[in-house]
Amino acid sequence: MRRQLKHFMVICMALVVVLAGGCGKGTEQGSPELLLGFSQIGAESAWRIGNTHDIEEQAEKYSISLMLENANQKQENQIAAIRRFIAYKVDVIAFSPIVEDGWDNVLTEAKNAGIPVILVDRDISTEQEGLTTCVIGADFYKEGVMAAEYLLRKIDGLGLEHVNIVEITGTENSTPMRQRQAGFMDTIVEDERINILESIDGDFLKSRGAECMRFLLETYGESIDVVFSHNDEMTLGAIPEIEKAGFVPGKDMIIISIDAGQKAIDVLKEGKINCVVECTPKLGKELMETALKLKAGKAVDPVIHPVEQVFSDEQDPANIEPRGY
Ligand code: GZL
Repeated sequence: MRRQLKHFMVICMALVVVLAGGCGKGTEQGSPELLLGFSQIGAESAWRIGNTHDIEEQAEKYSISLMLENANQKQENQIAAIRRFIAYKVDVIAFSPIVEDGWDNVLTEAKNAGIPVILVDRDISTEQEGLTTCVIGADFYKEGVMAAEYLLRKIDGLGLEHVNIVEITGTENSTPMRQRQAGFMDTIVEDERINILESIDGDFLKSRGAECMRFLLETYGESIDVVFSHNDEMTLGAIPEIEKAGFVPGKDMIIISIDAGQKAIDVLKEGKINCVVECTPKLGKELMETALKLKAGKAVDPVIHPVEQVFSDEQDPANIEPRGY
C-alpha cells in the first residue's frame, strides 16, 4: 500500500511540474509579454531598412507584440501614429524622430496616458522635461569627430597644405545632421589648411546626394578636394556624378561617408570611398530590453550608445565582415 501511495505522490508531483511548466510555457508562447508601438521614419536608406528589419527580428525574439508604422518621411504621420498607439493603450511607445522639434504636444498626451516613450536612433528637443525615458542611438557628434580625425590623418599623410571641403548634410534639424556636422567642424576648425567651400542639404537621400554633387561640381569643379557626406545613400548618389565630371573619386577627391552599409563598404573596397564611419542600425535588442524594463517598472539608462568603428583606406578592407544592411 505504502509503495502505491508513494508512486501516486510521485505522479502527482510530476503532473504539477508539467502543468506549471506547461502553463509557464503557454504564457510565454501565448499573449505577448508586451505591446510596443513603434513609429519608423520611412525607408529612405539601407540604414533605415536595416533598422526596421532588426527591430522586427528582435521583437519576435523577445516575444513582444510590435505595432510598427512607417511615416514615409513625414513628421505629421509620426504624430498621428503615436496618437493611435495611445488610443490602443500600448504598453510602451518608441519612435525615431525625423526632426528634433514639434513633439511636445503628442508626447504630453502619451505622458498623461501613462505610456512611457523611448527614442530610437535620433533625439528631440522639447520645452517640457520628462516626456521621454531614454534615447537609444549613436553618438553622432563622435561620428563627426571620427570622420574629421580620419581627414586630418589623410591630409598629414599626403602632405597637403590647403584643402577645400564640400559637405552634403542629412535632413536639416535632425539629430544626426546637427551633431555629425558639429563634431566634424569642431575638430577641423583650428586647422588653417582647411577651407569649407559649401554645405548643402541632401536629406539623407540618394537622389538628393546626386543633385547636390552636380551643383557643387558645376560651382566649384576641380577646386573640390574633399566630399564629407552625412550618409552612404547620398555618397552613393554623388560618386557617379563625380565620375561623369571626369574626376576619380577616392583619388582626385577624398570621399568620407557615414553609416557603413554593405554597398558603401563595397565601394570602399573599389577605392572610390576613402573612409566610412560606422553607424549601426542594429538597435532592436536594446529597444526590446529597455521596453521590458519599463513595463516591469525598472529604471533605465537615459542614453544608450552602441560602440562604433571606422573603416578606411588605412586598413585592408578585404577583412571587413559582411555588414548585414
Ligand atoms: C542615423 C540615422 C540616419 C542614417 C541615414 O542614425 O538617423 O538616418 O545615417 C538615415 O542613413 O537616413
